[in-house]
Amino acid sequence: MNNKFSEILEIIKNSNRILVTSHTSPDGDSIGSGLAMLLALNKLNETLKKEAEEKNIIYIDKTLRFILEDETPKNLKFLTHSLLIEELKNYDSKYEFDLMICLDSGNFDRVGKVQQLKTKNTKVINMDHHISNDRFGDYNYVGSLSSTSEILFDFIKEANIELDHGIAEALYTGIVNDTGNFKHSNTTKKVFKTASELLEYKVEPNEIIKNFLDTKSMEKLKLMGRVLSNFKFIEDQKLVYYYISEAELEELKTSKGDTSGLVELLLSYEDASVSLFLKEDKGYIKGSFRSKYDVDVNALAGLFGGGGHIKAAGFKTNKPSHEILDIIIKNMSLGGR
Ligand SMILES: [Mn+2]
Repeated sequence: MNNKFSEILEIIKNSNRILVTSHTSPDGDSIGSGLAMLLALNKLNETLKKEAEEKNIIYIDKTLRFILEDETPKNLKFLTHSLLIEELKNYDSKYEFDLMICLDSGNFDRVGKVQQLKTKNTKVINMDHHISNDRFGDYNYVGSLSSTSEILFDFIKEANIELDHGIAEALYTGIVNDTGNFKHSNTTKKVFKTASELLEYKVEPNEIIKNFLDTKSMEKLKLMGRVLSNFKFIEDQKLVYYYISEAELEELKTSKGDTSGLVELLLSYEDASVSLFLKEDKGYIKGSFRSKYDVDVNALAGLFGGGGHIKAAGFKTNKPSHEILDIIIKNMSLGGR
């Protein structure tokens, strides 16, 4: 069961040292929702301080941090307040957080090493939109909306925290990320309503798209070329895939995050029903699925302990790539589609 937004707000109000975090290999939604939460809580703090002053009550400012295991990707640094995002390796305080807010993460492992900042006194709030979410928090809100950013929009509204340019820009970027710039099946009427309200705060869609989606490094473009030239297609399962080894990633001098979006690119092949991008990563293989029609890739990713959404899901496994493919092909043949 979900907790109510009002319950989550109460916990936040009663906490003094709050850590906001999200998943490793951050994307527009994890960064967007996290930054929006940080900025909104900062405004909430100001409001509470003012209220206390008016009543002549002593108020202790909340400590608010947004910490991720990984560095902010280059194409998200355009966000006005991106400098507020901290990388775990640069964080050396000995704070004990009393509250940890995990966003856009289907399970606690997704936040990576940031888990280490949780002590036995840290309560956990889990806010997410993945159907596979295992409700790992002490307080949970899992909604089937386009993005965690869309959930955050609803939360901020209900908390009566006024939107501003920084928050709106972050949320808009999150929604763009998860809807593929308003083209995936999760693009509802409400998504457009939300986006249109965000535009009231001088968010400029063309600027965001230019910076976020249409700015790619030479290495990333060469990687796209490699994948497009060499992808494989399995006719029977209508499965298009590519496996990239660490050696190949190194040869192309790619950086972390350069592989994002490739799985969508593969799905655009006219005959494909499902796309799969496999990437070797420190002794493991990370897989990313997309589905065009009715194949449930959340279920396929579940075969490897992963998950996500019906049309977009991921997993991480120590199985070799040929074995992964065998399992997927077998299960797709068994009526996975
Ligand atoms: Mn998301």
